[in-house]
Order: sequence, then structure tokens, then C-alpha cells
Amino acid sequence: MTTTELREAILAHLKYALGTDPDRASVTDWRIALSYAIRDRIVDPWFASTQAAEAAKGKRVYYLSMEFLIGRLLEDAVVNLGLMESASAAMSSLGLDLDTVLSDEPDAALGNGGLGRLAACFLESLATVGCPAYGYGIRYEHGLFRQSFVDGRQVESPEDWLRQPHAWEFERPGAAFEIGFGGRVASNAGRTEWTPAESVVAEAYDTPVIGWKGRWANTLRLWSAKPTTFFDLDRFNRGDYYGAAEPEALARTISRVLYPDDTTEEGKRLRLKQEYFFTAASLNDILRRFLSEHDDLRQLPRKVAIQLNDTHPAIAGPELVRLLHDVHGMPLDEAIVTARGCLSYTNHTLLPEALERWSEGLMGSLLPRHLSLIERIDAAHAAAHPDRGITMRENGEVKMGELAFCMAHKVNGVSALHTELMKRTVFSELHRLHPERILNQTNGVTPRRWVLSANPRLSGLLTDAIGEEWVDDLERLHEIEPLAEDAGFREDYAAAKRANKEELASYLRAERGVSVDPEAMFDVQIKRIHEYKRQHLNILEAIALWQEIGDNPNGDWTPRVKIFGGKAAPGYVFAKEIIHLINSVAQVINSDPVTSKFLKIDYPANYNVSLAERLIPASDLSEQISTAGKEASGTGNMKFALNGALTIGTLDGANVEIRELVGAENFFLFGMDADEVMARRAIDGHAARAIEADPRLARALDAIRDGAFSPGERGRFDAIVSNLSQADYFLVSSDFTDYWRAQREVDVAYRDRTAWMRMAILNTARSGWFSSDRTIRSYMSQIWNAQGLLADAGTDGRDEG
Ligand code: CRA
Repeated sequence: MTTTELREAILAHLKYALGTDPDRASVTDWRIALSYAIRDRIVDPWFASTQAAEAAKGKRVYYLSMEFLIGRLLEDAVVNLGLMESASAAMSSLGLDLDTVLSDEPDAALGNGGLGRLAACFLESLATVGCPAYGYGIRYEHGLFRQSFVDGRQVESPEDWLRQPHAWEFERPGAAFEIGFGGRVASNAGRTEWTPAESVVAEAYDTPVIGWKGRWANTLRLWSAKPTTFFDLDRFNRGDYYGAAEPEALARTISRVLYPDDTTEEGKRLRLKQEYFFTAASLNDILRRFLSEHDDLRQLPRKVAIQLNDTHPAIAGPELVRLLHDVHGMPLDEAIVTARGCLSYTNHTLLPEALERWSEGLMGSLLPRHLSLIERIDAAHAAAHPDRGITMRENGEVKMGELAFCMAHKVNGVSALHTELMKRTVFSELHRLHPERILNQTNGVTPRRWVLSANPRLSGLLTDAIGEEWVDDLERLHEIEPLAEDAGFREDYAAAKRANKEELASYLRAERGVSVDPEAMFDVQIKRIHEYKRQHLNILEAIALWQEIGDNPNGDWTPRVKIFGGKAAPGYVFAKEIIHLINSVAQVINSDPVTSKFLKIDYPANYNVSLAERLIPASDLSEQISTAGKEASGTGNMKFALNGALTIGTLDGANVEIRELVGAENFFLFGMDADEVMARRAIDGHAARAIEADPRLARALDAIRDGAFSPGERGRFDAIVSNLSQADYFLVSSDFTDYWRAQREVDVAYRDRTAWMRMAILNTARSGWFSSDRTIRSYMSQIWNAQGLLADAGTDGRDEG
């Protein structure tokens, strides 16, 4: 598409779709007009892909996820269609700067963190490799809350991404299903029938997802809840205006908000309703599509692969059995086997508080038929395995992990270590009974977003050096390995990093009034705030460093800027204390005239996908410091390594694999491993002993306790100090000494810029395996048995073993 054509298309949309003219148009108007013009270019490949999939009558993949953290879509589409230059030229010919227009788009934050962002990377990779697939989820009216800081404390406000027209979606009033809740179950002429007491309509909204080079496009179908009857005219006529609107308000609450936590179970009736709502709508849609092409439901597993993204859609097991058995008359045992043939389940966490359980009372009242089917499934499993030591139900609760496991033909973890721990801990008994079922699929990230568009300087350098093929064959990055020894390449690589840091520095100056020196090491920890992720370990180290610099202000210190980003779940009090502590420490340290040329701390509020795209390319050091055994995988860790930040990290999640691939000498390892963590936890008084043994740690904790960061308010952070001195479940105190040691090694390493750049280049060169294309191809061959429909992609020899 030429610049002129694109320009004409933009002007036409501005006029005919938005009803405005160039003199009056706001940046948002221009952005929407550009989005429509780009969207027009997606529709043809999208139709072509849908038709190719229909013609092939092959297997389709369905990714069911409560969360899709897709962020901004316009840049993705422009990049994947190869229209960056035309778009930029068209915009400037209209007197606008493309970057300004792109950053006007609100982030679609329909997810909390890693799990939701992984789902978004997977969608893009599924399209890139040409696998016919649908993402299914909920069209939340309000995504993840907006975070601001008031006196250093987190304040949440509702997010409003749908306030402006959403340019990417197509509403499908014709694709709607009635979803029931409650009611009675009765037997009728040998068939079981469920008559729900209430119901809502699930209506589809489709967003096309375009892969690299526009070769293939899939659909993200999000369900929105609507009332079965919009309006009660009788009540209205009686003057009961609010009552008349009640059915609509009640129904809509189901897709109103994203539950704001990814690791603690939200024991709410509404959450279970949300889960069943989108799962049931998706399964109805999947069966409808299957039956439009085939007639024998026993063939379902050959044509349909359904991936359950964590247990949130685990009700899919009993729901699919119900549809096959109650509705379509398949014998129960056969229905269970057929459903299992379609379903597979990804576990994303071993944290006990995040493993979903629903009380039988709640489930029985909302989903009476499903509860009885769960009993039947459980009984069938018991009959097949008389020696089993587990059940799906315990203490009046249904354990969704066990249900998902028993109803899936494959169960996967998200990193090698996490999968091993799954076998040894949460699912040890089920693993003994089904040793072939668990497998590993290490997470990945899409290189289109996380390298190509987030880091154009590095991308240009890579393309100049080895051609553009790395973008969808990321292992080709190995070809730059020899260039780590090339002084000219190292200089260019360093210059790209430097320019990214300067850009971030001016952003921080403009947006936050903070001035940082781009020469300093940018040390970044961005992720949800959680005790197991140990942002408090990082801030303790900052305090100790500040104290030491203060003791010896003329010392030869390596200047650092520590940057934090992340939200705490609104109900997670301790995490919010950590935020308050970081902000309070930052305030004191940043205003210390003696130390501030060596150490600064910044915590920009409202961390989201777009901010990550800014921060990661500008980072030197990536903080991946979770308590070993707790972070299932991590995906931020992969983004940093690809963009040439060195990792300081524990042997946790995918850090283990990153370190293996980039080389131990290019990774700063510290801390206890998962086995040592378990052993140490069993030792009485481990925290007190650690503090006694390390005067630096003791002094840092004393400063917090004595009010150094809470002038006039001693005791503000007592909860943190006493936790770290006593129970310290996440072993912050016990890992502190080794963390400090590793950080000082980082300081020394950073001073030798040649050696540092060599290490950074090797991180980029050796991280290609972390492409989500590799992950998706591996799911396709090892779990879904699905074929890609592009000539040059699909399940071919490049699958990892
Ligand atoms: N919080 C894990 O904790 C992992 C992602 C994606 C998480 C991360 O280590 O990278 O999933 N788990 O696999 C989760 O959401 C419900 O569990 C996460 O994002």
C-alpha cells in the first residue's frame, strides 16, 4: 500500500466513519481513522485464512483464557503488515507524528500479568505460524485498574478502555448463546435435563489477530454479557424506572470487571459465574462450528483442541460432558473420553492460595448439573484407579486443578523446573497414576512486539547484520554470536542501548520530573508486586548501598538507577506496604545530595504493557529475584535477555533455562535453589540468624524501623520489618547476603563496558529459543496434534523435542 493510498484511506475514514474533518480532528480521531484504514487491510487476509481453514476441515485450536493482556493493537498491526514506513509518511503528510498517534491508543488491559500477556503472545504466534485458532475470553468493560500514588501509597481507579470507540472489534449480534445458572435438574425419558433459573446472553465481539507479514489471521472472540430481555416494560409503566432496567444491569455485571488478582483465589460467586459464562459460550460455539462441518461427535478430538489457560476455564470438562451426554445423547463414559481427547490444561502456579477451589454449596446452587457430573467423573476415576489417594472433592470443596487434570489428556507446566515441581508436589499423586500426562512447555514471547517494535534500534542493527529472517525464526540470532568479538558491532550495539536509555531518561524527566544520567546502570524490576517476587529484597539492597555510599561518599561507586514498576492486588495489604516502602525510600535517597549521583530510585505509576515496551529496551540489568520454586516461569525475564539486559537472578522458573542458554558466565546468579529453600524454611529462626550474620542487613532493617524513611512516623513499616525478622516465608533475609555479593559483582562488571557489551550481545544472540513461535509449534506437535496451514510454517522439523 502506497503512502498516498493510505493517506486517502485515512482521510476517507475521518470523514465518513468519524464524521469530522482534518481541521477539527483530534489526535484520537486521527488514531481511529488510521486504525480503520489499517483494519481494512487485515480483513482480506482474515477472510482468506478463515476460508482456508474451512476448506482444510482440519483441526482447530481453541485457547480459552480468562485474560488477554494485549495492550495496544495499532502498532502490532502496522508492523505485521509491513506498513510502518507508509504509515509514518502518511501521518507526517497530514501534519502528525506517528508515534504520538500510536501512543494515543489505550492499552487493552484485559489481564493481570504474565498469564494474560502470555495468552496475547500466543495469539500472535498462532497467527504467525498459520495455525487455525481462536482465542476465547471475556470482553471486560473495565480492564485492570489504573494505579496512582498518593503520598507513596497505591490508589486504584477504574480503567476505561472502552470509553472511546474500539477500532479493532466487530460486534456479532448473530453469534450469541443463552447461558444459564441455578435452577433444577430432572430426569426425563432417560435423559437428564437442566432447567436453569436465570440466564444471560453471551454475545460475541471479534478482533482479528494478524500474524507476521500478514500471511495469516485468526480471531480473538470475546464474550459480552447481555440480558435476555433488555427492558421490563410493565415495571417501567408502573413507574418503577430503576426496576425496569434491573435485568440489564444484573446481566452486564458478569462482563463488567476483570478480577484484579492473578495469584489469589477470588472466592466470589460472580467470579464463578464469569468462568462458566465464557467457557460455556465458547464450547457452544466450538460445537456449532464442528457440527457445521462434520456430523459425528465422536470425531471431535480429531478436529478440536481446547487449551485451558490455568483452571479458570476448568468447568469446560463437565460442561463438554454435559453437552455431549445430556444434549447430544452420547453415553456418559464415551462423553468423558471424548471430552478428554479435546481438552488439555496448562498449570501456571504452585502457590497454594492460587489453586482454585469452589465450595460445593456455591457450585451446586449455580451449576447443579455440573456438580453432579463432577461426582460422576470423580467416581469413574476412582473405579479406574482403586489405589488412588486423591479425590476431586475435599472438605466440601471442588478442587479445580484435580478436575482439570482428570479431564485433560495433557497437562503442562510452563518451565522445566516448574514442571518438575508439579510432578513432585501438587500433582504427585495424579502423576503417579498418569505418568504420561504431564509435560513441559517453556513459555515464550513474541519477537515482533518485544524486539522488532519495542526496540527499533536493536532490530535495525540485527537486520543489517543478518537479514530480516530473525523476526520469525528467532534462533537465527545465533548468527550474531561471532559479532560479540567485533569491536565495531559492539560499539553499534552499545550506541543503540545508549540511545534507548537517553530516550527513557527524557521520558522520565518529562513525565515524572526525575532526572537520571543515561551513563548510569539502569537496573529494572517490573512485574506484579508480590512477596514471592521479592521487590522488598531489592529495596533492602538499595538501602544498604545508600548507607555504604553515605559512609564513603568519595568512593569509586558504580552509578545506578533502580527502576520499579508494578501493581499490587487491591486487597493484598502486604504488597501495598512494599509499594509504600519503595516510594518512601526513593524519596529519601533521591533527595540526598551526597549519594544521589551514585544512586537514584524511580517508580513510575501504572505499569502496563506500553511502559514495559519503553523500559525493557533501555535496561542494563534485569531483576529476576523470586524465591526459588515460586515463579512458575516468568516471561519478562525472556524479554530482558533478548533486549540485551543481563539478569541478576535466582534458579527459579525459566531463569534456569535462560542461564543454561546464555551461559553461566553471562548471568549473575545468587541465592538458594528450590531444594535449599525448602530445607532452610524448616530451620527455626532462619531470619534472625541471617540478620545476625550480616551487619549490613541488620543496619538496613534498623533504618526502616527507626523511621529513616518515615520521618515523624516510626513504625510505619513495622509489618515489613517484623515479617523479615521472623517468619520470612519468602527468605528475603536469608538470601540477602548472597544478593548483595552478586550485586557488587554486577557493579564491577558494568565498569568494563567492552566485557559488558560482549555479555549483552551474547544474551541477545542466545535467547532466540524464547520465541513464542517455538512454544506454539511445540504445543501444536506435542499437545494439539495440529497442522499449520502456511507453506513455510507449521509443525515441521523445527519443533523442539
Ligand atoms: N502470575 C506465573 O506466576 C508465569 C505466568 C505465565 C503466572 C508466571 O511465572 O510466567 O503465569 N501464574 O505462565 C499465574 O498467573 C494463575 O497463575 C503469572 O502470571
